[in-house]
Amino acid sequence: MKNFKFTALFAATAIALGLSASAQAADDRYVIQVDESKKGLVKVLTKKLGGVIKVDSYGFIAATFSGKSLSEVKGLLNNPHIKLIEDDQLRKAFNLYDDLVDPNTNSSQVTPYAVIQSQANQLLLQDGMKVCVIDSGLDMSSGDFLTDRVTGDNDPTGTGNWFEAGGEHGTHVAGTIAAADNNFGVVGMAPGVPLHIIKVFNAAGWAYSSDLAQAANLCGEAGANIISMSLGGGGANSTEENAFKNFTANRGLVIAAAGNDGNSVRSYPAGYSSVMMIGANDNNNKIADFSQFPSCSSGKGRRVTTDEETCVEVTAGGVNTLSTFPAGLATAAGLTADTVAYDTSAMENLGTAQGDTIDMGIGDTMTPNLALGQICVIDRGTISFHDKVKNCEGSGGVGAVIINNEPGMLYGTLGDETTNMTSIPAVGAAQEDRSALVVATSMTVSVTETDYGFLSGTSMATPAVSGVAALVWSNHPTCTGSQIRQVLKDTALDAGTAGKDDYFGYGIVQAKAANDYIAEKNFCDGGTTPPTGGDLTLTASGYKSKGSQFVDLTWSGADPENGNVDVYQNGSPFQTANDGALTIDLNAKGGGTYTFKVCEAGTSTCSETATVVF
Ligand SMILES: [Ca+2]
Ligand SMILES: [Ca+2]
Ligand SMILES: [Ca+2]
Repeated sequence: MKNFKFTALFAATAIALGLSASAQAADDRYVIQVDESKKGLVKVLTKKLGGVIKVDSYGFIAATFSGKSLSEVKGLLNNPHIKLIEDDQLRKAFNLYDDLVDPNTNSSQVTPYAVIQSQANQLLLQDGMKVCVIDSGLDMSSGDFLTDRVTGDNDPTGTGNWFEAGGEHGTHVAGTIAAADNNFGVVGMAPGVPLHIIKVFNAAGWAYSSDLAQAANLCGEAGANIISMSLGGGGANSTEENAFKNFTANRGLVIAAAGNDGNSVRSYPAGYSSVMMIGANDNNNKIADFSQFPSCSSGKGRRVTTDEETCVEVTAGGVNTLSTFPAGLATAAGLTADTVAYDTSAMENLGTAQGDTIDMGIGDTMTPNLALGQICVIDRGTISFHDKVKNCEGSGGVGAVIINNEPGMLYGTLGDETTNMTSIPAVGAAQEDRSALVVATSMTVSVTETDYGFLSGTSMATPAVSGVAALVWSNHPTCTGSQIRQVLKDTALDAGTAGKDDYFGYGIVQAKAANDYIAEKNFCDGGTTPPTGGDLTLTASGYKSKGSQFVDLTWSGADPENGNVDVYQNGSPFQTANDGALTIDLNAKGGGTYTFKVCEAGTSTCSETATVVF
């Protein structure tokens, strides 16, 4: 028997732990246009009059004059080489949403951008939902989980206790679904929704399809409505597929990640028709470059079949997503230069250092006492980050800032415990802030432990959709999981190329729109009406085995050219192979009435309804 390997779907290269607030110009900051040839004179004059130069560029400088108005500055700087003085206007990046605030230093709770983007902040969670997270376990030490609403199962294959994290992945995912609305940390899509945690992998990050089949059954036994899987791998497996099919047939909803290879490969379990496939978008409603985009069609030539449940159905935010981390696995960075806070990223070595700055160039020399008690400002390039920081420390420096030599933030590390010979806090900075940082006279840099951090991946988008599904469904408990899946697609915000596309599916999930749609259309009352007509014959017989209830369906008369049939169970459709027989594990005990109808896939050629009563 073949084993298929499943890996946690997050883009390791995109882990970003820069947590400080964006750089903000003070209100008393001015732009001074000058004759370039006389700029030196103007700079001297500016400093003499108490100005602090922030930007030195071709034909202009920018400077702050503490407590001075524009007219006062114009009065002070009355010089023939100055062409113009004006307010330096505040500009922010045109991101629609951003996660840039550190919950550890911010006194209030941070709402991750994906929550706003998917309208989860516009709807209140009701009781009755439970989300099963199949992942790497959950560390609740952040305090942002309602512990009395979290249960779990240990995997018998030895991954350890579900309440101990095997890496950050499972804890991050769980926070995106369920972090509490409690005035600290972050808030999830469905704050405080009950969770059932099944730990199938550790930090190394893999499991087998059989582990997932077992986990799906455990989710069912735990009474979960939704299964959330931020994982996947290549190749289908029928045992696994049946487990998810059964969960779906029993009114459940199964959600899984599309994958992070940025190609058109179909991952499983997301690729099964019974599982809803999720792609990732960023905070500007753009697709993530890593989000996989399999075609909805399979086969070749005349054998091509199209199934919209084998490709991406919807997306949610999954780029630089802020969520909960296990204790000790995340660090946050701080960088303040001349009292202005700048974006930064943690490199290594916990601690806070403050001092005058020293420009170390590319940091390739060590001179004892040259940087005594100072913060080294170092450009990226030529030698390793580690050796730059080591030279700073060897020169007496107490902290280091390494500035990127290409646009964007510098993210880097200094090696592990055995190779990192440095001990002073070291942080990265963006090239865009270089001109301001190299002229700063004093700095504070810090690297601190935090219970929150950023990850990117379809792994992060998947729990966002699972949480939105729980939130919407909790407001409409008569719906089946398949109906919630349908309404999330019907109400998604179109993005990318107009209309449904392979990257976004139907678009970005919208909680409020889905809620309103169900309410307005009575979408879930009485279920979907199956098509009528046709001459398929169907028999359904119910029986009990090992404490659970099963139904055997057998049918005939469906066009053999059509490879699949739609099975309607209590009005909820799912697709299965047109091979004439299917056994459904109802995962139920006690009395109940179940109706079944079988149709040629995508047609109104159907059987009569067959009913099983327990
Ligand atoms: Ca919170
Ligand atoms: Ca699917
Ligand atoms: Ca589109």
